[in-house]
Amino acid sequence: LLMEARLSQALDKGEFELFYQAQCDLQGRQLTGFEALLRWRGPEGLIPPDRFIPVAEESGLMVPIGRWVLQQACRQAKAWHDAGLGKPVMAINISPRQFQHPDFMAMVHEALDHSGVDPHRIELEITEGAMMDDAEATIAKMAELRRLGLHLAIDDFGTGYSSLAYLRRFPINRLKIDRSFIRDLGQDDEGAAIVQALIQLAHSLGMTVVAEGVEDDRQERCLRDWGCDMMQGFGYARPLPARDAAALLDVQP
Ligand code: G
Ligand code: G
Ligand code: MN
Ligand code: NA
Repeated sequence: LLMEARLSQALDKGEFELFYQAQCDLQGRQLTGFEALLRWRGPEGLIPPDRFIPVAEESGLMVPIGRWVLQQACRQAKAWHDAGLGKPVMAINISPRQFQHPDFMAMVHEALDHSGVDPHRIELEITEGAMMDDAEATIAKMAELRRLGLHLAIDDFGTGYSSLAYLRRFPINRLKIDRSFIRDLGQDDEGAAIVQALIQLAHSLGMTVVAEGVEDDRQERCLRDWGCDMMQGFGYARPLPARDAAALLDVQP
């Protein structure tokens, strides 16, 4: 309850910031985009999202916080584009309650209009859990987002209850393989078989695949051999403050 009270004031106090974690294509290791990751700088320092996001989601505060994230990430992407730092895609996490909120589409329009960013450079990451409630409403909302030019990714794939067969009905461009599967690579043959199957199935459904949590060369080599499209993880870049993320863009050939 104490955290909830402090969270409810954190927006007004300007205590949130975004970090940016680079993604790259596996073949050429070229930076293709970033995922925006929320950080809360409270009185005692940086509070990790795993600790406050569940509280924010439960209390409904993730809706206004998520609105701020959308605006801030779109503004940052536009600033990098305008600065001539390439046109990296900005991936933005959307919480289940945010996605299902009646004002969600209005918030997306607001973030796009106010920032002036090209919608084709914005990707929304949605978890399986957010899609399952009302499939028809979800499909309609996703179709509208796609008409605006936005890309859609399914986040943490494999941790929820959906099957790829079911997902076929959703207009999703990209699948992000949860990092628990990448961590288990090399534990046994089954871990490898699951990841290979996920890559193939996603491709057969016309989605590109991002592996999350790639930490070492061996994981990276396996994923490249299996035709995974992109990766994200400490092995390429950690989540960084905007200034350091921009420096990564600056050294791109
Ligand atoms: O940022 P890591 O660095 O610790 O993120 C932890 C978890 O918090 C991840 O599951 C991530 O998807 C989630 N997360 C990070 N930033 C945001 C955000 O802006 N909105 C939502 N809904 N989730 C986020
Ligand atoms: O759930 P989501 O994928 O949105 O959140 C990304 C989370 O994964 C963040 O908490 C981020 O800090 C974390 N992360 C990113 N790369 C790595 C990695 O290589 N290893 C581990 N253990 N965590 C990572
Ligand atoms: Mn994510
Ligand atoms: Na994830």
